Amino acid sequence: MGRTRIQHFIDGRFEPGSSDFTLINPASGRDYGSCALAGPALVDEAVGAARKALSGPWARLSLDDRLDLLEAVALGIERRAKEFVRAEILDTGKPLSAASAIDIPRGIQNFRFFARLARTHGTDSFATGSFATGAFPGASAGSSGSLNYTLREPVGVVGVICPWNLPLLLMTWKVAPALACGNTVVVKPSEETPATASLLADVMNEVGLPAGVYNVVHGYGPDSAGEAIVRHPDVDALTFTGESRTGERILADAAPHLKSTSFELGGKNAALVFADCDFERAVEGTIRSVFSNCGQVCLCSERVYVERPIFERFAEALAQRATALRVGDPWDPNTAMGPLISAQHRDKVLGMWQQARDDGGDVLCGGAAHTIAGDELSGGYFVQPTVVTGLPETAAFVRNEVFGPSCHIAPFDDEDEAVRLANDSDYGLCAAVWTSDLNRAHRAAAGLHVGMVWVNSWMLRDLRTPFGGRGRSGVGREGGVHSLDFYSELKNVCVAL
Ligand code: NAD
Ligand code: 6OD
Repeated sequence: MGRTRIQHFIDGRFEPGSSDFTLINPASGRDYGSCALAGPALVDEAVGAARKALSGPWARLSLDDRLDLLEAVALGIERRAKEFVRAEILDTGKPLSAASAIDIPRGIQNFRFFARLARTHGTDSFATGSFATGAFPGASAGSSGSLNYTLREPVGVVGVICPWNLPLLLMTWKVAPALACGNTVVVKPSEETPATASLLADVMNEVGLPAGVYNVVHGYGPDSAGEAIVRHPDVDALTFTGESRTGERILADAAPHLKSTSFELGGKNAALVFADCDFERAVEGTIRSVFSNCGQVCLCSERVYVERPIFERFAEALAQRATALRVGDPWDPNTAMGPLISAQHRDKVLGMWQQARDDGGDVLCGGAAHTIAGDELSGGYFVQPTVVTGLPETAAFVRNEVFGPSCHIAPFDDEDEAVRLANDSDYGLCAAVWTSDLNRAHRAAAGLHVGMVWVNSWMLRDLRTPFGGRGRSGVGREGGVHSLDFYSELKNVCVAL
């Protein structure tokens, strides 16, 4: 297999750009290709193409024809699923099992789901006066009333700025509803993971998406392609997934143009494990919620609170199962955990684990880099699944997002304390509650200051539901009709009758 060379995609054509940056495979630490780097001029070209496409053949397609194209995109990804899986693994190092069973299928599902939703979802209408009471046609001429109805129109050019942890899944989560609503997009994938956005461009051409509807520019954030999209006056809306601090900066940069924004940001999510839970199910679920994607999912549980009577047993079981997780070669079907995304991120995670030790934490398992002998993977950014206990709630490891395969585990004595501990965070993305008491589950869910609560499960997704967080975890909601609303301008028409 030759070296990968990824290009921009503007107005239906791949473009090399004038300079490149190097792509590193996190499982080996080696350079495996290069990616074109865009500056403001190329971003301007992409935004211009997207703007022009808003009044071209795309705008003249019937809703059915537009949505048929999205269904064709889903089929196109499905046909080339192996290529997508390979590209995602090379970029992220995630295990084959995850890329082939979660990331790529969800990319396909995002297009199918939003195509179907937009086909069937209507808009509001409200009637007043005699028109509302059904008195027509008997009502006399001149009686007053009104009929209001809502039109759904595209917002325009949408800037889509994506992270590296679930590249295709999170990008299509935004691109699919944006296109379903008739917008055009300029996507900037993470500089760490540009490959699947580029493969998707190929699929867009194959299915005949009009030129300029889907554009991809590659590069970094500040002073690079990301910032150029955010500041561009012709970008009407911005949808961003990434770190909370990046969200702050993007919001400030977007302010002069009052762009509509949707932000899915970081998390410091709690799992509450009550003594009456199904113990096995709670251990397995918590293992999944802490270590999936090497802990690099915004929804991962990083704070696990366990009711005191089962605390010791639960902590021991968690550490034991964590230690048994197979870390290593992403291509091995039995691998549970691949590497972290980059050397820089690995160093950050290892630094936070060291800080946890320095602050008096007791490391129940892991806490170090995971070394693999042999030529191929010895330079990869692997770390051990890690469980820490004994830290005060004020410790950095308990307060700040790690985004690695680790959690802090601490005991609680009653329901009120559990909910109070979970809520003691600047973030508010999600929580998991493990209990067999139905009333407690509903009470806890109501008391938690987060956007999403899972009861006796984690990341069980229904794409119709609102997705997003409170506090430092985000602004707005996407998912189902909430996505349609963000990616549309709703226009009310009021007719006096
Ligand atoms: P990041 O904020 O570093 O980067 C995300 C994207 O923003 C990248 O494409 C980057 O190039 C771009 N960017 C950075 N600075 C920018 C700027 N000033 N202007 C414009 N673009 C800019 O995040 P990351 O490290 O790629 O992803 C990990 C973070 O994302 C974690 O904090 C995680 O919790 C969060 N995340 C949240 C969700 C969610 O749904 N809430 C989902 C996935 C990841
Ligand atoms: O499942 C989704 O739709 C979604 N947005 C997941 C986000 C995961 C964060 O890393």
